[in-house]
Amino acid sequence: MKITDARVVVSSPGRNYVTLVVETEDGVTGIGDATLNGRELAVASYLRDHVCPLLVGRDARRIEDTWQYLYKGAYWRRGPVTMTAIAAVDVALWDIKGKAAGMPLYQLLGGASREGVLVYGHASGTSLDGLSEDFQRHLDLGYRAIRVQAAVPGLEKTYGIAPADGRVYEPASGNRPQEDTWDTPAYLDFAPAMIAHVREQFGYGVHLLHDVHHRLTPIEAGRLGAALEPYRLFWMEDPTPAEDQSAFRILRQHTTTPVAVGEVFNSIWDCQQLITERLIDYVRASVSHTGGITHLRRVFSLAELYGVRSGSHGAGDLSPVAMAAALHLDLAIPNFGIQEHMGHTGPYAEVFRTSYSFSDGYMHPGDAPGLGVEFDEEAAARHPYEPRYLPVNRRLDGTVHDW
Ligand code: GCO
Ligand code: MG
Repeated sequence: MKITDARVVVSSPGRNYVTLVVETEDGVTGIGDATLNGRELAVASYLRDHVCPLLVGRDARRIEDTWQYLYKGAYWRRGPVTMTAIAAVDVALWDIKGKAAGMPLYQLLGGASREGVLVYGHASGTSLDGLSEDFQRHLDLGYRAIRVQAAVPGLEKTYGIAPADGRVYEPASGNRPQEDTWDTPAYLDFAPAMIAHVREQFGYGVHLLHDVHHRLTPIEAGRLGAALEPYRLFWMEDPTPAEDQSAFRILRQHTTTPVAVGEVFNSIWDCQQLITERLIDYVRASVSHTGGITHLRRVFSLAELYGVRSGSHGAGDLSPVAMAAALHLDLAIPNFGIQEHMGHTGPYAEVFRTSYSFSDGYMHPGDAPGLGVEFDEEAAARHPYEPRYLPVNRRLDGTVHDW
């Protein structure tokens, strides 16, 4: 089954998505998500200029061999751009394999290990009342797990909190990133009060999650985790900058609040120590940024040996193609934990027709062959790329800070 064409489509139906389309000689087409938020064009070029020409003429059925060829063959390994590009190829080939077999992808991955995939939604507020309203809205939609974030009093803008109640947070379009402000002492005083507020109002019958966006030092994160223990979080996400794996030892010595990390990971080497030393409870790597199904499955298999579960990244800046791929993997692996479901906004559904579904807090990838997502290239052309960047975070004195 020879590959006859591989092309990259960059579109912005709501936000920027990079989609790889792979065609084969017998008419089966596969798609993969190559979106790297704020660096979309770098991955598009990596694919267009360096990868697509190598795909033409290859056998689409040889997924593992193609993965190794692109990873080892380039000499320059890992990194978000490379691994996102490889991921898009990998997912497109799995899509083709599923369609050729007439089976949904999860069947090729060993079949369903559960009836549905527990997902968490995002509630946010510019105030605690605003957060409560959004929380109630998520409960009404059926969510059983909800991430809670609210604006820290005194800080004008913080990434991860919608600018107005009832909206989702998205970076604004433009050629330069917005600049946010940050103050750790104010946040550390506020965060436990925010979580306490939600528990007092809504009780303990729903899972609560909270994202720290890498903004703390290990000892600060230990203090926060300890303060949050009475509220039984499902997890505290990205407490400290993720690249410093041994820092998590300090955090672990100070709290039993479960820890989740991984949305910035792009290979198994980013979490080898975190997993083998049992320094985290959930790996949040995504299919799109971590080398596709082939590589992320390997990460989850390593995690399984150490009692670490999955919790894949599923923000709106990963396209519906990535969401579908994640759901197939989630349904099949033994050590699934939870899946993020931020959802998509804007006219994305004109471009991506999905077959996944949500009901009562659980999602299912559907039973269409392959990924179950149809990509409409003509509709994509009506929504051209718009420059849009993730914000930069500065402390009150102007120092650039992690986020
Ligand atoms: C999350 C995230 C996102 C990321 C974004 C980066 O937990 O969903 O932190 O909001 O920041 O996906 O591109
Ligand atoms: Mg996050």
